[in-house]
Amino acid sequence: MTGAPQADLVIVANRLPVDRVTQPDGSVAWRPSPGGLVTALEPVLRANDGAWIGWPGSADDDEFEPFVENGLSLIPVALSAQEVEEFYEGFSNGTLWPLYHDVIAKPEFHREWWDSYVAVNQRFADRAAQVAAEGATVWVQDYQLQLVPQMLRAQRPDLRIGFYLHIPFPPAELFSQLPWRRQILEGLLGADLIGFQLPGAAANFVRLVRSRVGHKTHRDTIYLPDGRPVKATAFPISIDTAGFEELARSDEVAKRAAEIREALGNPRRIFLGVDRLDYTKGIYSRLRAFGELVRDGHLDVEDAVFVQVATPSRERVEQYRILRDDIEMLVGRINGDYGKIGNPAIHYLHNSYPREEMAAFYRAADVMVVTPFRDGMNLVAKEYVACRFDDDGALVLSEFAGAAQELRQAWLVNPYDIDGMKSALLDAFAADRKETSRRMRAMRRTVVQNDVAKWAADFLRKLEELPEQHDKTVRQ
Ligand code: GDG
Repeated sequence: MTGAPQADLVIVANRLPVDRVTQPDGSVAWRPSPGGLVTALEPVLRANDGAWIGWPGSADDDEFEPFVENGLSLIPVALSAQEVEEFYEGFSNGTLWPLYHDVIAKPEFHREWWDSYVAVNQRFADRAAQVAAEGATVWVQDYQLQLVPQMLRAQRPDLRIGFYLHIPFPPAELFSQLPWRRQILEGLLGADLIGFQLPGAAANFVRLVRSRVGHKTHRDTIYLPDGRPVKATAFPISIDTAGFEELARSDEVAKRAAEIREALGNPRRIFLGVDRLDYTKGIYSRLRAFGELVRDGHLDVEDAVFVQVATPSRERVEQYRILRDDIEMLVGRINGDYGKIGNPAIHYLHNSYPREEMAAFYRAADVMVVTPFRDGMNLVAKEYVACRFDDDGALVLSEFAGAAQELRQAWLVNPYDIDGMKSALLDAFAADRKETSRRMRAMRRTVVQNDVAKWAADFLRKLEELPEQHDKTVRQ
Protein backbone atom coordinates (compact mmCIF):
# COMPACT_ATOMS: atom_id res chain seq x y z
CA MET A 1 0.00 0.00 0.00
CA THR A 2 1.35 3.39 -0.92
CA GLY A 3 2.69 5.63 1.76
CA ALA A 4 1.90 3.32 4.68
CA PRO A 5 4.75 3.19 7.18
CA GLN A 6 5.66 -0.05 8.91
CA ALA A 7 4.84 0.32 12.57
CA ASP A 8 5.88 -1.68 15.65
CA LEU A 9 2.78 -0.57 17.56
CA VAL A 10 -0.55 -0.12 15.80
CA ILE A 11 -3.70 1.22 17.44
CA VAL A 12 -6.90 0.32 15.59
CA ALA A 13 -9.92 2.34 16.71
CA ASN A 14 -13.19 3.36 15.11
CA ARG A 15 -12.14 7.03 15.17
CA LEU A 16 -8.85 8.72 14.45
CA PRO A 17 -7.76 11.06 17.24
CA VAL A 18 -8.32 14.05 14.91
CA ASP A 19 -11.35 15.68 13.28
CA ARG A 20 -11.33 16.72 9.68
CA VAL A 21 -12.19 20.39 9.17
CA THR A 22 -12.69 22.24 5.92
CA GLN A 23 -10.99 25.64 5.97
CA PRO A 24 -12.70 28.76 4.59
CA ASP A 25 -10.53 28.45 1.44
CA GLY A 26 -11.84 24.92 0.90
CA SER A 27 -8.64 23.14 1.92
CA VAL A 28 -8.70 20.28 4.41
CA ALA A 29 -7.07 20.50 7.82
CA TRP A 30 -6.98 18.24 10.86
CA ARG A 31 -7.86 19.36 14.36
CA PRO A 32 -6.76 17.11 17.21
CA SER A 33 -9.68 15.70 19.18
CA PRO A 34 -7.81 14.99 22.39
CA GLY A 35 -9.21 12.29 24.59
CA GLY A 36 -7.78 10.20 27.38
CA LEU A 37 -6.87 7.39 25.02
CA VAL A 38 -4.63 9.45 22.78
CA THR A 39 -3.04 11.22 25.77
CA ALA A 40 -2.16 7.85 27.27
CA LEU A 41 -0.95 6.29 24.06
CA GLU A 42 0.94 9.22 22.54
CA PRO A 43 4.21 8.60 24.41
CA VAL A 44 4.19 4.85 23.65
CA LEU A 45 3.26 5.48 20.03
CA ARG A 46 6.15 7.92 19.61
CA ALA A 47 8.59 5.56 21.34
CA ASN A 48 7.58 2.61 19.14
CA ASP A 49 7.18 4.03 15.64
CA GLY A 50 3.50 3.78 16.27
CA ALA A 51 0.56 4.29 13.94
CA TRP A 52 -3.15 4.86 14.54
CA ILE A 53 -5.74 3.48 12.14
CA GLY A 54 -9.26 4.95 12.24
CA TRP A 55 -12.17 6.62 10.51
CA PRO A 56 -11.82 10.40 10.12
CA GLY A 57 -15.49 10.90 11.02
CA SER A 58 -17.22 12.04 7.85
CA ALA A 59 -18.93 9.87 5.29
CA ASP A 60 -17.99 9.35 1.67
CA ASP A 61 -14.54 10.86 1.99
CA ASP A 62 -12.06 9.77 -0.56
CA GLU A 63 -9.55 7.36 0.85
CA PHE A 64 -6.91 9.63 2.35
CA GLU A 65 -3.29 8.73 2.26
CA PRO A 66 -1.63 8.20 5.64
CA PHE A 67 -0.39 11.44 7.15
CA VAL A 68 1.55 12.67 10.12
CA GLU A 69 -0.15 15.08 12.49
CA ASN A 70 1.61 16.44 15.52
CA GLY A 71 4.20 13.68 15.27
CA LEU A 72 1.61 10.88 15.17
CA SER A 73 1.31 8.65 12.14
CA LEU A 74 -2.39 8.50 11.22
CA ILE A 75 -3.96 6.09 8.76
CA PRO A 76 -7.50 6.90 7.68
CA VAL A 77 -10.07 4.27 6.78
CA ALA A 78 -12.98 5.62 4.71
CA LEU A 79 -16.64 4.72 5.27
CA SER A 80 -19.40 5.27 2.73
CA ALA A 81 -22.61 7.04 3.78
CA GLN A 82 -24.35 3.65 3.72
CA GLU A 83 -21.69 2.14 5.96
CA VAL A 84 -22.04 5.00 8.43
CA GLU A 85 -25.72 4.17 8.55
CA GLU A 86 -25.42 0.38 8.70
CA PHE A 87 -22.08 -0.32 10.40
CA TYR A 88 -21.85 2.68 12.72
CA GLU A 89 -25.33 3.97 13.53
CA GLY A 90 -26.88 0.58 12.85
CA PHE A 91 -24.97 -2.43 14.12
CA SER A 92 -22.58 -0.59 16.46
CA ASN A 93 -25.02 1.85 18.04
CA GLY A 94 -28.44 0.31 17.35
CA THR A 95 -27.55 -3.35 18.06
CA LEU A 96 -24.40 -3.74 20.16
CA TRP A 97 -24.61 -0.58 22.30
CA PRO A 98 -28.08 -1.31 23.76
CA LEU A 99 -27.44 -5.07 23.98
CA TYR A 100 -24.20 -4.58 25.92
CA HIS A 101 -25.85 -1.99 28.20
CA ASP A 102 -28.43 -4.29 29.76
CA VAL A 103 -31.01 -3.76 26.99
CA ILE A 104 -32.05 -0.39 28.49
CA ALA A 105 -33.21 0.34 24.94
CA LYS A 106 -34.32 -2.46 22.65
CA PRO A 107 -31.54 -3.65 20.35
CA GLU A 108 -32.46 -4.07 16.70
CA PHE A 109 -31.21 -7.04 14.71
CA HIS A 110 -30.88 -6.49 10.96
CA ARG A 111 -28.95 -8.75 8.65
CA GLU A 112 -27.86 -5.88 6.37
CA TRP A 113 -26.36 -4.12 9.39
CA TRP A 114 -24.40 -7.25 10.26
CA ASP A 115 -23.12 -7.60 6.68
CA SER A 116 -21.88 -4.03 6.80
CA TYR A 117 -20.22 -4.65 10.20
CA VAL A 118 -18.33 -7.62 8.73
CA ALA A 119 -17.24 -5.64 5.65
CA VAL A 120 -16.00 -2.65 7.64
CA ASN A 121 -14.19 -4.83 10.19
CA GLN A 122 -12.47 -6.58 7.28
CA ARG A 123 -11.33 -3.22 5.91
CA PHE A 124 -9.80 -2.21 9.26
CA ALA A 125 -8.13 -5.62 9.59
CA ASP A 126 -6.69 -5.43 6.06
CA ARG A 127 -5.27 -1.99 6.75
CA ALA A 128 -3.70 -3.16 10.02
CA ALA A 129 -2.20 -6.17 8.24
CA GLN A 130 -0.53 -3.83 5.72
CA VAL A 131 0.79 -1.37 8.28
CA ALA A 132 2.10 -3.63 11.06
CA ALA A 133 5.81 -4.50 10.93
CA GLU A 134 6.95 -8.12 11.39
CA GLY A 135 6.16 -9.23 14.96
CA ALA A 136 4.46 -5.91 15.80
CA THR A 137 1.90 -5.33 18.51
CA VAL A 138 -1.60 -4.35 17.37
CA TRP A 139 -4.09 -3.03 19.90
CA VAL A 140 -7.71 -3.00 18.70
CA GLN A 141 -10.22 -0.79 20.53
CA ASP A 142 -13.86 -1.29 21.35
CA TYR A 143 -17.19 -2.76 20.30
CA GLN A 144 -17.21 -1.45 16.73
CA LEU A 145 -14.24 -3.69 15.82
CA GLN A 146 -14.77 -7.02 17.57
CA LEU A 147 -14.10 -9.10 14.44
CA VAL A 148 -10.76 -7.44 13.69
CA PRO A 149 -8.59 -9.65 15.95
CA GLN A 150 -9.56 -12.87 14.16
CA MET A 151 -9.48 -11.29 10.68
CA LEU A 152 -6.04 -9.90 11.39
CA ARG A 153 -4.64 -13.10 12.82
CA ALA A 154 -5.79 -15.00 9.73
CA GLN A 155 -3.48 -12.80 7.64
CA ARG A 156 -0.71 -12.11 10.13
CA PRO A 157 -0.07 -14.89 12.67
CA ASP A 158 3.24 -13.22 13.55
CA LEU A 159 1.53 -10.32 15.35
CA ARG A 160 0.74 -9.87 19.01
CA ILE A 161 -2.87 -8.78 19.13
CA GLY A 162 -4.63 -7.07 22.02
CA PHE A 163 -8.26 -5.99 22.24
CA TYR A 164 -9.90 -3.63 24.74
CA LEU A 165 -13.64 -3.29 25.28
CA HIS A 166 -14.58 0.15 26.68
CA ILE A 167 -18.20 -0.74 27.37
CA PRO A 168 -19.64 -3.50 29.58
CA PHE A 169 -19.66 -7.11 28.40
CA PRO A 170 -23.13 -8.46 29.16
CA PRO A 171 -24.10 -11.68 30.92
CA ALA A 172 -24.87 -14.74 28.79
CA GLU A 173 -28.63 -14.26 29.19
CA LEU A 174 -28.44 -11.00 27.21
CA PHE A 175 -25.52 -11.69 24.88
CA SER A 176 -27.18 -14.89 23.68
CA GLN A 177 -29.95 -12.86 22.01
CA LEU A 178 -27.45 -11.83 19.34
CA PRO A 179 -27.97 -13.85 16.14
CA TRP A 180 -24.22 -13.51 15.42
CA ARG A 181 -23.04 -14.33 18.95
CA ARG A 182 -20.68 -17.06 17.89
CA GLN A 183 -18.97 -14.94 15.22
CA ILE A 184 -18.38 -12.14 17.73
CA LEU A 185 -16.88 -14.51 20.31
CA GLU A 186 -14.63 -16.06 17.67
CA GLY A 187 -13.70 -12.63 16.35
CA LEU A 188 -12.47 -11.59 19.78
CA LEU A 189 -10.62 -14.88 20.31
CA GLY A 190 -8.23 -13.83 17.55
CA ALA A 191 -6.56 -11.66 20.21
CA ASP A 192 -3.90 -12.86 22.66
CA LEU A 193 -5.20 -10.58 25.42
CA ILE A 194 -8.75 -9.25 25.75
CA GLY A 195 -9.13 -6.40 28.23
CA PHE A 196 -12.37 -5.45 29.99
CA GLN A 197 -13.25 -2.67 32.40
CA LEU A 198 -14.26 -5.01 35.24
CA PRO A 199 -13.53 -8.58 36.36
CA GLY A 200 -17.25 -9.41 36.05
CA ALA A 201 -17.20 -8.60 32.33
CA ALA A 202 -14.12 -10.79 31.77
CA ALA A 203 -15.88 -13.60 33.66
CA ASN A 204 -19.02 -13.19 31.50
CA PHE A 205 -16.87 -13.55 28.39
CA VAL A 206 -14.97 -16.63 29.59
CA ARG A 207 -18.21 -18.32 30.62
CA LEU A 208 -19.78 -17.63 27.23
CA VAL A 209 -16.79 -18.98 25.35
CA ARG A 210 -16.93 -22.15 27.41
CA SER A 211 -20.64 -22.70 26.90
CA ARG A 212 -21.14 -21.42 23.35
CA VAL A 213 -17.85 -22.20 21.61
CA GLY A 214 -16.89 -25.17 23.79
CA HIS A 215 -13.24 -24.21 24.45
CA LYS A 216 -11.53 -25.24 27.67
CA THR A 217 -11.00 -22.45 30.17
CA HIS A 218 -9.20 -22.01 33.47
CA ARG A 219 -9.73 -18.78 35.42
CA ASP A 220 -8.87 -15.95 32.97
CA THR A 221 -7.35 -18.20 30.32
CA ILE A 222 -9.06 -19.81 27.34
CA TYR A 223 -7.30 -22.66 25.57
CA LEU A 224 -7.95 -22.85 21.86
CA PRO A 225 -7.86 -26.25 20.15
CA ASP A 226 -4.55 -25.34 18.43
CA GLY A 227 -2.93 -24.74 21.83
CA ARG A 228 -2.93 -20.94 21.69
CA PRO A 229 -4.02 -19.45 25.02
CA VAL A 230 -6.15 -16.28 25.15
CA LYS A 231 -6.31 -14.18 28.33
CA ALA A 232 -9.45 -12.26 29.34
CA THR A 233 -8.56 -9.80 32.09
CA ALA A 234 -9.87 -6.59 33.67
CA PHE A 235 -7.96 -3.32 33.20
CA PRO A 236 -10.14 -0.50 34.58
CA ILE A 237 -9.50 2.57 32.40
CA SER A 238 -8.71 5.97 33.85
CA ILE A 239 -7.90 9.57 32.92
CA ASP A 240 -4.93 11.90 32.59
CA THR A 241 -5.22 12.79 36.28
CA ALA A 242 -2.25 15.17 36.46
CA GLY A 243 -3.37 16.94 33.28
CA PHE A 244 -6.86 17.59 34.69
CA GLU A 245 -5.52 18.72 38.04
CA GLU A 246 -3.08 21.12 36.41
CA LEU A 247 -5.88 22.58 34.31
CA ALA A 248 -8.14 22.93 37.36
CA ARG A 249 -5.39 24.70 39.30
CA SER A 250 -4.78 27.30 36.59
CA ASP A 251 -5.74 30.93 37.17
CA GLU A 252 -7.90 30.99 34.04
CA VAL A 253 -9.99 28.05 35.22
CA ALA A 254 -10.27 29.50 38.75
CA LYS A 255 -11.50 32.77 37.28
CA ARG A 256 -13.95 31.03 34.98
CA ALA A 257 -15.29 28.85 37.83
CA ALA A 258 -15.95 31.99 39.89
CA GLU A 259 -17.72 33.57 36.90
CA ILE A 260 -19.93 30.50 36.52
CA ARG A 261 -20.91 30.61 40.21
CA GLU A 262 -21.63 34.30 39.94
CA ALA A 263 -23.71 33.87 36.78
CA LEU A 264 -25.75 31.20 38.57
CA GLY A 265 -26.53 33.70 41.36
CA ASN A 266 -24.00 32.35 43.90
CA PRO A 267 -26.31 29.62 45.19
CA ARG A 268 -25.35 27.63 48.29
CA ARG A 269 -24.84 24.50 46.25
CA ILE A 270 -24.38 23.76 42.55
CA PHE A 271 -25.30 20.28 41.34
CA LEU A 272 -23.65 19.24 38.06
CA GLY A 273 -24.28 16.53 35.47
CA VAL A 274 -22.00 16.07 32.44
CA ASP A 275 -22.88 13.35 29.94
CA ARG A 276 -23.16 12.53 26.31
CA LEU A 277 -26.90 12.69 25.71
CA ASP A 278 -27.35 8.92 25.92
CA TYR A 279 -30.11 6.75 27.40
CA THR A 280 -27.57 4.76 29.40
CA LYS A 281 -26.58 7.80 31.45
CA GLY A 282 -29.75 8.18 33.54
CA ILE A 283 -30.13 11.92 32.90
CA TYR A 284 -33.93 11.86 32.93
CA SER A 285 -34.21 10.04 36.28
CA ARG A 286 -31.66 12.26 38.01
CA LEU A 287 -33.44 15.43 36.87
CA ARG A 288 -36.72 13.97 38.01
CA ALA A 289 -35.24 13.25 41.44
CA PHE A 290 -33.92 16.81 41.67
CA GLY A 291 -37.24 18.27 40.44
CA GLU A 292 -39.16 16.36 43.13
CA LEU A 293 -36.84 17.67 45.85
CA VAL A 294 -37.64 21.20 44.71
CA ARG A 295 -41.33 20.42 44.38
CA ASP A 296 -41.50 19.01 47.90
CA GLY A 297 -39.67 21.99 49.39
CA HIS A 298 -36.52 20.05 50.39
CA LEU A 299 -34.48 22.28 48.09
CA ASP A 300 -35.07 25.91 47.20
CA VAL A 301 -34.08 27.26 43.78
CA GLU A 302 -32.26 30.14 45.47
CA ASP A 303 -30.09 27.67 47.42
CA ALA A 304 -29.59 24.95 44.86
CA VAL A 305 -29.30 24.85 41.07
CA PHE A 306 -28.71 21.94 38.75
CA VAL A 307 -26.44 22.44 35.74
CA GLN A 308 -26.80 19.65 33.19
CA VAL A 309 -24.36 19.57 30.29
CA ALA A 310 -25.76 17.15 27.72
CA THR A 311 -23.30 16.80 24.86
CA PRO A 312 -24.97 16.11 21.51
CA SER A 313 -24.51 12.47 20.54
CA ARG A 314 -25.66 10.03 17.79
CA GLU A 315 -28.34 12.48 16.74
CA ARG A 316 -29.40 10.48 13.70
CA VAL A 317 -30.35 7.43 15.77
CA GLU A 318 -34.07 7.55 16.61
CA GLN A 319 -33.82 6.53 20.24
CA TYR A 320 -31.47 9.44 20.86
CA ARG A 321 -33.94 11.90 19.33
CA ILE A 322 -36.73 10.58 21.51
CA LEU A 323 -34.55 10.80 24.60
CA ARG A 324 -33.64 14.39 23.82
CA ASP A 325 -37.31 15.35 23.49
CA ASP A 326 -38.17 13.62 26.76
CA ILE A 327 -35.39 15.33 28.69
CA GLU A 328 -36.14 18.74 27.22
CA MET A 329 -39.83 18.38 28.05
CA LEU A 330 -38.96 17.46 31.64
CA VAL A 331 -36.54 20.39 32.03
CA GLY A 332 -39.19 22.74 30.64
CA ARG A 333 -41.79 21.40 33.07
CA ILE A 334 -39.56 21.61 36.12
CA ASN A 335 -38.41 25.13 35.28
CA GLY A 336 -41.95 26.19 34.41
CA ASP A 337 -43.40 24.82 37.62
CA TYR A 338 -40.71 25.71 40.16
CA GLY A 339 -38.35 28.28 38.63
CA LYS A 340 -38.41 31.97 39.50
CA ILE A 341 -37.32 35.00 37.49
CA GLY A 342 -33.53 34.78 37.40
CA ASN A 343 -33.62 31.37 39.15
CA PRO A 344 -34.49 28.44 36.93
CA ALA A 345 -34.15 25.14 38.81
CA ILE A 346 -32.16 23.52 36.01
CA HIS A 347 -29.65 25.08 33.61
CA TYR A 348 -29.69 22.73 30.65
CA LEU A 349 -26.89 23.02 28.08
CA HIS A 350 -27.13 20.92 24.92
CA ASN A 351 -23.65 21.68 23.74
CA SER A 352 -20.03 20.59 23.90
CA TYR A 353 -17.30 22.68 25.49
CA PRO A 354 -13.52 22.97 25.47
CA ARG A 355 -11.63 21.07 28.15
CA GLU A 356 -10.89 24.29 30.07
CA GLU A 357 -14.60 25.02 30.39
CA MET A 358 -15.26 21.47 31.58
CA ALA A 359 -12.59 21.89 34.26
CA ALA A 360 -14.23 25.17 35.32
CA PHE A 361 -17.60 23.40 35.65
CA TYR A 362 -15.98 20.69 37.77
CA ARG A 363 -14.34 23.34 39.97
CA ALA A 364 -17.55 25.29 40.35
CA ALA A 365 -19.74 22.30 41.26
CA ASP A 366 -20.40 21.23 44.87
CA VAL A 367 -22.23 18.02 44.03
CA MET A 368 -21.35 16.00 40.93
CA VAL A 369 -24.20 13.70 39.91
CA VAL A 370 -23.28 10.64 37.81
CA THR A 371 -26.19 8.21 37.61
CA PRO A 372 -25.92 5.85 34.62
CA PHE A 373 -28.09 2.73 34.45
CA ARG A 374 -25.04 0.97 33.09
CA ASP A 375 -21.60 2.36 32.18
CA GLY A 376 -18.33 0.58 31.35
CA MET A 377 -16.37 2.98 33.56
CA ASN A 378 -17.51 6.65 33.43
CA LEU A 379 -14.62 9.04 33.11
CA VAL A 380 -16.62 12.10 34.18
CA ALA A 381 -16.68 10.80 37.78
CA LYS A 382 -12.88 10.46 37.76
CA GLU A 383 -12.36 13.84 36.07
CA TYR A 384 -14.40 15.55 38.80
CA VAL A 385 -12.26 13.91 41.48
CA ALA A 386 -9.05 14.86 39.64
CA CYS A 387 -10.13 18.52 39.52
CA ARG A 388 -10.94 18.72 43.27
CA PHE A 389 -7.40 19.45 44.46
CA ASP A 390 -9.08 21.34 47.34
CA ASP A 391 -10.30 17.94 48.65
CA ASP A 392 -13.84 19.30 48.64
CA GLY A 393 -16.96 18.45 46.64
CA ALA A 394 -19.36 15.51 46.79
CA LEU A 395 -19.77 12.77 44.21
CA VAL A 396 -23.12 11.00 43.82
CA LEU A 397 -22.37 7.91 41.75
CA SER A 398 -24.42 5.05 40.34
CA GLU A 399 -23.40 1.63 41.57
CA PHE A 400 -23.83 0.47 37.94
CA ALA A 401 -20.93 2.59 36.66
CA GLY A 402 -17.63 0.72 36.49
CA ALA A 403 -16.11 3.64 38.41
CA ALA A 404 -18.18 2.67 41.48
CA GLN A 405 -15.89 -0.31 42.04
CA GLU A 406 -12.99 2.05 42.70
CA LEU A 407 -14.69 5.19 44.03
CA ARG A 408 -16.24 3.52 47.06
CA GLN A 409 -16.38 6.76 49.06
CA ALA A 410 -18.89 8.37 46.73
CA TRP A 411 -22.56 8.58 47.70
CA LEU A 412 -23.48 5.39 45.84
CA VAL A 413 -27.00 5.16 44.41
CA ASN A 414 -29.26 2.83 42.47
CA PRO A 415 -30.47 5.00 39.56
CA TYR A 416 -33.68 2.97 39.24
CA ASP A 417 -34.61 4.02 42.79
CA ILE A 418 -35.79 7.62 42.55
CA ASP A 419 -36.43 7.94 46.30
CA GLY A 420 -32.98 6.53 47.05
CA MET A 421 -31.45 9.07 44.66
CA LYS A 422 -33.40 11.87 46.31
CA SER A 423 -32.04 11.04 49.73
CA ALA A 424 -28.47 10.71 48.39
CA LEU A 425 -28.78 14.11 46.67
CA LEU A 426 -30.03 15.66 49.92
CA ASP A 427 -27.28 14.00 51.98
CA ALA A 428 -24.62 15.24 49.57
CA PHE A 429 -26.22 18.70 49.60
CA ALA A 430 -26.14 18.85 53.40
CA ALA A 431 -22.78 17.13 54.01
CA ASP A 432 -20.30 19.21 55.96
CA ARG A 433 -16.80 19.95 54.79
CA LYS A 434 -15.27 17.39 57.13
CA GLU A 435 -17.36 14.63 55.56
CA THR A 436 -16.83 15.69 51.93
CA SER A 437 -13.06 16.02 52.51
CA ARG A 438 -12.76 12.63 54.12
CA ARG A 439 -14.44 11.02 51.15
CA MET A 440 -12.75 13.14 48.48
CA ARG A 441 -9.25 12.56 49.87
CA ALA A 442 -9.70 8.80 49.63
CA MET A 443 -11.09 8.99 46.10
CA ARG A 444 -8.26 11.28 45.02
CA ARG A 445 -5.68 8.77 46.19
CA THR A 446 -7.29 6.17 43.93
CA VAL A 447 -7.46 8.40 40.85
CA VAL A 448 -3.93 9.79 41.32
CA GLN A 449 -2.43 6.33 41.70
CA ASN A 450 -4.36 4.79 38.82
CA ASP A 451 -4.19 7.10 35.82
CA VAL A 452 -4.60 6.31 32.14
CA ALA A 453 -0.86 6.03 31.54
CA LYS A 454 -0.75 3.23 34.11
CA TRP A 455 -3.77 1.60 32.42
CA ALA A 456 -2.05 1.57 29.02
CA ALA A 457 1.28 0.42 30.46
CA ASP A 458 -0.39 -2.41 32.43
CA PHE A 459 -2.22 -3.66 29.33
CA LEU A 460 0.77 -3.48 27.02
CA ARG A 461 3.09 -5.06 29.60
CA LYS A 462 0.70 -7.97 30.09
CA LEU A 463 0.43 -8.41 26.32
CA GLU A 464 4.21 -8.44 25.93
CA GLU A 465 4.64 -10.88 28.83
CA LEU A 466 2.41 -13.55 27.32
CA PRO A 467 4.48 -16.48 26.19
CA GLU A 468 5.44 -16.48 22.53
CA GLN A 469 2.99 -18.97 21.05
CA HIS A 470 2.95 -17.97 17.44
CA ASP A 471 5.59 -20.34 16.14
CA LYS A 472 3.74 -23.20 17.80
CA THR A 473 0.47 -22.21 16.23
CA VAL A 474 -0.80 -24.72 13.74
CA ARG A 475 -2.66 -22.89 11.02
CA GLN A 476 -5.76 -24.78 10.00
C1 GDG B 1 -17.15 5.14 26.85
C2 GDG B 1 -17.85 4.24 27.86
C3 GDG B 1 -15.94 4.57 29.44
C4 GDG B 1 -18.30 15.09 27.54
N1 GDG B 1 -18.83 16.26 27.15
C5 GDG B 1 -17.79 17.04 26.80
C6 GDG B 1 -16.60 16.33 27.00
N2 GDG B 1 -16.94 15.14 27.45
C7 GDG B 1 -15.97 14.08 27.79
C8 GDG B 1 -15.91 13.83 29.27
C9 GDG B 1 -15.32 12.44 29.30
C10 GDG B 1 -15.87 11.82 28.02
O1 GDG B 1 -16.33 12.86 27.20
C11 GDG B 1 -17.04 10.89 28.32
O2 GDG B 1 -16.55 9.70 28.85
P1 GDG B 1 -17.45 8.73 29.71
O3 GDG B 1 -16.55 7.70 30.31
O4 GDG B 1 -18.17 9.52 30.74
O5 GDG B 1 -18.53 8.10 28.73
P2 GDG B 1 -18.60 7.52 27.18
O6 GDG B 1 -18.48 8.59 26.20
O7 GDG B 1 -19.87 6.76 27.14
O8 GDG B 1 -17.33 6.54 27.06
C12 GDG B 1 -17.46 4.63 29.28
C13 GDG B 1 -15.25 5.31 28.32
O9 GDG B 1 -15.71 4.91 27.03
C14 GDG B 1 -13.73 5.09 28.36
O10 GDG B 1 -13.41 3.74 28.32
O11 GDG B 1 -15.60 5.17 30.67
O12 GDG B 1 -18.08 3.77 30.22
O13 GDG B 1 -19.27 4.32 27.70
O14 GDG B 1 -13.93 12.46 29.19
O15 GDG B 1 -15.12 14.82 29.89
N3 GDG B 1 -15.36 16.84 26.77
C15 GDG B 1 -15.31 18.12 26.31
N4 GDG B 1 -16.43 18.86 26.05
C16 GDG B 1 -17.68 18.36 26.30
O16 GDG B 1 -18.67 19.07 26.09
N5 GDG B 1 -14.09 18.68 26.07
